[in-house]
Amino acid sequence: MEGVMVSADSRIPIVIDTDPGVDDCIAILLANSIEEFDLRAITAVSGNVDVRWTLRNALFLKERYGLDCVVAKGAEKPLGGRASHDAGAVHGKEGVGAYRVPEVSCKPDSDRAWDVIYREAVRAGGRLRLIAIGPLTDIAIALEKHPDLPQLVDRLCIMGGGRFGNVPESGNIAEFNIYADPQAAARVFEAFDVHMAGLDVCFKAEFGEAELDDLISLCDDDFLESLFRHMRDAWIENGLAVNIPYDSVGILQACSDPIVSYRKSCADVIADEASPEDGRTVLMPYREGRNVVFEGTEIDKPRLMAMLKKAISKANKAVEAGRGVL
Ligand SMILES: [Ca+2]
Repeated sequence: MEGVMVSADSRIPIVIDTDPGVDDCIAILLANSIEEFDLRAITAVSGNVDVRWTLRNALFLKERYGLDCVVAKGAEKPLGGRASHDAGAVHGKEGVGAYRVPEVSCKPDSDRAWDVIYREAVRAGGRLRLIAIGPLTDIAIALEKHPDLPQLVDRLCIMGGGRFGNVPESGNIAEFNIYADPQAAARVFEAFDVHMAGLDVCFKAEFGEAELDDLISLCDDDFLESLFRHMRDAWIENGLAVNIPYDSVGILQACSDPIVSYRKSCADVIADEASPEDGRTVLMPYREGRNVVFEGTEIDKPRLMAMLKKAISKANKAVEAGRGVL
């Protein structure tokens, strides 16, 4: 508001549930550079790789970039005894490409992810924007333990789902984060209105070689540089012409400015291991009485690019300041 001083308390409290993951790490650093966000917690779930690595990677980010937030350990496995379906082939065995993460000394919160999510939701007094950029296991467990969670969350933003898929085992009808735990996703979509950055809108944020080279050229920080290099080089190995910062699109949904635009839909998640459609999100026009799925349709890509450049600048400074201390 014009003429009103913005205090630290007016920032938007956010919690990121994540499975870092190359694009997760970029997304977390993006979130940390958005001035209107107050990053309260990062909760690490199994997904792209095992929680052993996703938690380690989240702690590494906290330590390396001085993130002012807690980090908590999430679920080790999907709900219902399902087999884990990871993406180590895409993200590297430990989730961050070929980068060798050094020993990390900071420790996770004594509470698990689902209790930290609830704790921060209560603390934020209804203002929390919860951003889930991995499989939805932790959110589903939080919901089971704390059924009033949806009333305490201002906005649930996810990266997941879509009108098409990216998991070859599903015949490319399921998106990875939903396919990795369809039961959790079904419960979350039944309980919350969801802002959904599905594959449809994420594909509108595809970066080509020149754009990734532009970002790489700005990195003084060798870790962040290695992530963008991994994104750039991935298509050479996989025969793709572009790559997509999926989870960054998920993050931008929590901003005040309408960087992502939406259509009003509703969705069913097919959670049936016996079905060939297991893990598919079936999107339909909104119907009265259903939870709303704000389905991402467009993204302001120049804005995303500018924000990533700012995130790189902040990461460069954080690492430079860290070197100064050593
Ligand atoms: Ca992710």
